[in-house]
This record gives sequence, structure tokens and C-alpha cells, in this order.
Amino acid sequence: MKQIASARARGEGRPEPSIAASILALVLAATITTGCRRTIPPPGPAPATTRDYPLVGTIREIKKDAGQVVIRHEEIPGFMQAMTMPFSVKDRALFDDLAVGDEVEGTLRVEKEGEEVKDYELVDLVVRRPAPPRNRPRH
Ligand SMILES: [Cu+2]
Repeated sequence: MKQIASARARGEGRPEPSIAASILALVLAATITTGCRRTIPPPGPAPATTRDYPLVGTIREIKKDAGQVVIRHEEIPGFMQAMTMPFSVKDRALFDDLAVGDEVEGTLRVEKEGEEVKDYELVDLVVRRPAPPRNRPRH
């Protein structure tokens, strides 16, 4: 008890209880007065944002005509669990270098409006480890 009393006397540690109580009261007052406004969405469209996530996976299917590759990808922390799904690839030249079974890595570029995913695209796709030769297309 004596140690606590002397620490307070020197002004160490937490602020005076009365100051702490005033701050708490102000914070509570602010929360209460703005609380009812928070449920109303902001006017206009939500801001559009683009975010890049590293993607690692294995090619399961190549749909050259559709411009898509189906990739079994690892977990993308903060965005997606591990799963198999199609990705659009704009660079058609890439399709000649890809084969089913290739281990690939790339960047998943995600366009969002607020929290809603509007579009996603796979860019900078490279083969990290090629599939065994039997899977490779013959040129
Ligand atoms: Cu996915």
C-alpha cells in the first residue's frame, strides 16, 4: 500500500482517477451521439480500391479459348481460403508456356468497391516449377 501511495504522489502510472473518469465520460458521450449515425451508409458509391495479393498454386486446367486457367491455389491470407477456381489471364501469349500440373506464382489483383469484390485478375504469372514433361504440349 505504501508503494502505491508514493508512486501516485510522484505522478507516475495512470492519470488521476478524476481525469480518467472525465476522459471516459467524454468518450462515452461521443460514442452515444455518433452511434445513431453509423448505421446510415455514406452517400454516393463506396470508394474503389485495388489491392494485390501474392498467389501460389498448381494449374489444373487451361481454357485458352476462354482466356482462363483453373488453379488450385494456396490460402491467400486476409482474402481467400485455399481452393480451386478459374482466373482470367489477359496475356494470351502466356498460355503457350503453361501446362497442367505447373506450379505457378503470380499476383492476384483485386478491385473492390467498399467491401464488395468487383473484379479480379491474375497478373505477373510465372511458372515456379514445371509439370513433368508428359504434361507439356508438343510444339
Ligand atoms: Cu479462391
